[in-house]
This record gives sequence, C-alpha cells and structure tokens, in this order.
Amino acid sequence: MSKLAVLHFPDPRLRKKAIPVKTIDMGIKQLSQDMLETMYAENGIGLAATQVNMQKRVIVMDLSVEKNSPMTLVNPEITEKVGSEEMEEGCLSVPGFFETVNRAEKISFQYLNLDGEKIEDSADGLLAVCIQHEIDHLDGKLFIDYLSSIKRQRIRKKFEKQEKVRAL
Ligand code: GNR
Ligand code: NI
Repeated sequence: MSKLAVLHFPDPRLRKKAIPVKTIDMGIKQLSQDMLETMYAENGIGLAATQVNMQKRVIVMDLSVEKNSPMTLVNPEITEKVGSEEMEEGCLSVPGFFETVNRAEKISFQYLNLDGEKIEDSADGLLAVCIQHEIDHLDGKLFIDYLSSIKRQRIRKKFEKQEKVRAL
C-alpha cells in the first residue's frame, strides 16, 4: 500500500476526463487500495482517481463513522436523478473551502465492483451527494464549478498565492 499525492485546484490535470476501465486487473486493485489509504489519511469520505493523477474511472468512498466500510466503484454511472437538494461540500483538491451546492436528491446508479460484477443501486442523502461529486471529478469537474465565477476566481487567486509561497 502507498499513500498518493492529491492534486490541488487549479492544477489542469484535474480537468482531464477519465477513461473507462476495460479489465479489473491487479493494477486496478492496487490503485483502489492506494486510493483508500490516501482517502483515509486525508480524512475524506470519497476520492476519485483523477485526484491522484490517474485518468481511470475508479472512485472509492467510506461514509461510515467507524471508517470500516470501504467501497470501490469502477465505471460508475448515474442512471436516474430525482429532485434537488442543497448541501455544504468540501473537496480534498480544494482544501479549506466549503460551499453549498445543489444536486439531485436521489439517484439510481450502476458500477462494477472489484470482482467485475455489475451492481445497480440507489442512494440519497450524503451518499448520493458524494457519488455525484466523485463522478464529476472523473469528468474533470469540481464542486466550485457550480459557484458564481466571481467566487471561483477568488478561490483561484488564494490557491495561486499559496502556490507562489510554496515555490519560494
Ligand atoms: O471528504 C469529502 N467530503 C465531502 C463532503 C461533502 C460533499 C462531498 C464530499 S467529497 C470529499 C472528498 C473529495 O474531495 N472527494 O472527491
Ligand atoms: Ni472532491
């Protein structure tokens, strides 16, 4: 197992679209393990491969309080969206910012598990929000894209300033 580096906004690699996984081989299983280790180390409830600079359609999540219910979704897709709901979101790629985002309240989704089985399920609440947030990452989209451009610009400025300080 190894902990991976998480890309931070405005890194252009966060804008790449991830490619569907063809075969669930050892490489994908290793990636899933490393992503879970990274997610737990960073105290996140989800992580998309895009955030660790892997352009593959893989997400991991663990919404349990005990942090003992890891989930890996390969090639996840939303098949139905119902209603809308506002929730405050954060992102490991935009650390320190929390903003309210409007998303579908209930979703139906499908994915492959690490055994290659096709699973169909539905979700609401935080799980529904998290799946939508992670699939957005695989499509190169960030939660701050839902904010006004003035707000996003302000966040970008802060990160660019931080980058300059780190580079000194
Ligand atoms: O840890 C995370 N918490 C969170 C809270 C509300 C909505 C979405 C999330 S996902 C985030 C981890 C992350 O950045 N995943 O991509
Ligand atoms: Ni995120």
